[in-house]
Amino acid sequence: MMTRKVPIIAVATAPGRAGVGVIRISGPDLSLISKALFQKTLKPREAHLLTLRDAVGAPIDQLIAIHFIGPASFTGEDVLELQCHGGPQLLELVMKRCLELGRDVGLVIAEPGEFTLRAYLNNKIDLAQAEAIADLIDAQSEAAVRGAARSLQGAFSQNINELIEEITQLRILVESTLDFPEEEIEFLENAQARDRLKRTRDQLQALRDGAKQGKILRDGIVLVLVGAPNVGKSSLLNQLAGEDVAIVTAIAGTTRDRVKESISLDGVPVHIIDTAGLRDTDDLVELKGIERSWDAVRMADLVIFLRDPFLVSLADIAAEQVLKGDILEAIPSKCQVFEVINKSDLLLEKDRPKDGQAMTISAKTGEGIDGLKRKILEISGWGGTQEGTILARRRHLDCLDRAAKHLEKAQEFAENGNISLDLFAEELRLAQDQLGQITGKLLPDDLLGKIFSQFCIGK
Ligand SMILES: Nc1nc2c(ncn2[C@@H]2O[C@H](COP(=O)(O)OP(=O)(O)OP(=O)(O)O)[C@@H](O)[C@H]2O)c(=O)[nH]1
Ligand SMILES: [Mg+2]
Repeated sequence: MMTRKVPIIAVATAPGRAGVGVIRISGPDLSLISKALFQKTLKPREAHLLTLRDAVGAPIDQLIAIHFIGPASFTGEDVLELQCHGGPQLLELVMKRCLELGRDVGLVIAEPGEFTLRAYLNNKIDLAQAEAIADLIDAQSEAAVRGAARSLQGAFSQNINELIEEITQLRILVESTLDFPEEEIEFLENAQARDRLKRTRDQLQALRDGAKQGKILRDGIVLVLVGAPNVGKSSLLNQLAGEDVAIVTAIAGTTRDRVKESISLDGVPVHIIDTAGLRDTDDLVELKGIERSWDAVRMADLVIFLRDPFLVSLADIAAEQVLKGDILEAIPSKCQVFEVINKSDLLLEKDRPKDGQAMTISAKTGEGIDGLKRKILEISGWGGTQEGTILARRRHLDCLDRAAKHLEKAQEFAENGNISLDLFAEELRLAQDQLGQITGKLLPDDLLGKIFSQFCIGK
């Protein structure tokens, strides 16, 4: 896929019935195909109302065709855009006819993301922008749309490029003095290298903070509700979702399997997983459900450990403590566990936890639910939608984290008593490599295929 130059074709619009369906063809030179389809040369960038016919001359569709000549096109190659009527059968017929007529020039069906890959390989966009296209399509909230749009416009890439430029300038300075080791200290002073490095580190930190917000906005939060049977997990899910998605009964062991529901809090997608109450049981079905509950805990961003204030027996209280320990052991390293006491509507005033102690809610009446929602966002590190939030991916965060580590090490090699300009320069180079991976300037070979294969077909 990476290097093929053959023309490609795909339906660009979503499957299903619609007013219009768009088919796109991209290739180094599409003049032959366009002539074969419409028996004439199309004037570039003009809308032509034309009829596409089958092999015996019967009309298939009346459509609008626009021929973009490379490099002034989305992919940087010739692009032929066919705006047909939007029926699935019809689009399949048009595709079939195009493939027939394009056989001689090697026209094939595009792989997922191949149009955008070509745009990237032809330098129309960088990698962060290509990813922003996929994220824009997948965006689940208005804030996510705006964040992806900013990345697509190049805001994220520009920040990265500015950082790379500053590191480059520093490297040029350092490397020009590497041959004069006795001047290392003097150089660091004169070039204000430490100050410059500090500024760069601060900028990188600001970018990391913003990217973390963008990652939350893009991927959302996986919130897992756990606790003993009957504490009200399913009732809480229903209360958060605002509808009855899970079955609630007074029987312990009601929920047998994970129940998932996604909601949006302040534009952040929150993927809630309600689980089977955790307890020892001989019931095979329940056991399977409990196993799945633990699987959910292992992939959580945030766990709400829901408790019932009316545990009376010491055995129940002890079991809850053991359960809490097991949960803390099972969660991933960056996940937090948040304890919440349910059924506050049944609590007497004197029994309510004091301020600063565990949060109390009532999944039945809705008391405390707004506060819980705010808490979920706060614990997850969401700082509210900011003007400049850009959508970011795990991959971006990892590169930024690694770049920050290298800059930190560079600083260590500039400290008095530990000065080594060689190692200082090397760490700068490594930081720069990591940043370059975000925009795709320096990318391990296998990564490109991986990134683009996650795109939808026709993009
Ligand atoms: N009074 C009161 N009752 C509640 C509250 N939340 C849940 N309940 C009741 O507690 C019982 C159990 O609720 P569920 O939501 O099914 O509890 P669960 O934790 O999902 O239980 P399992 O699925 O069996 O593990 C039901 O009778 C609910 O109506 C609450 O805030 N107040
Ligand atoms: Mg339940």
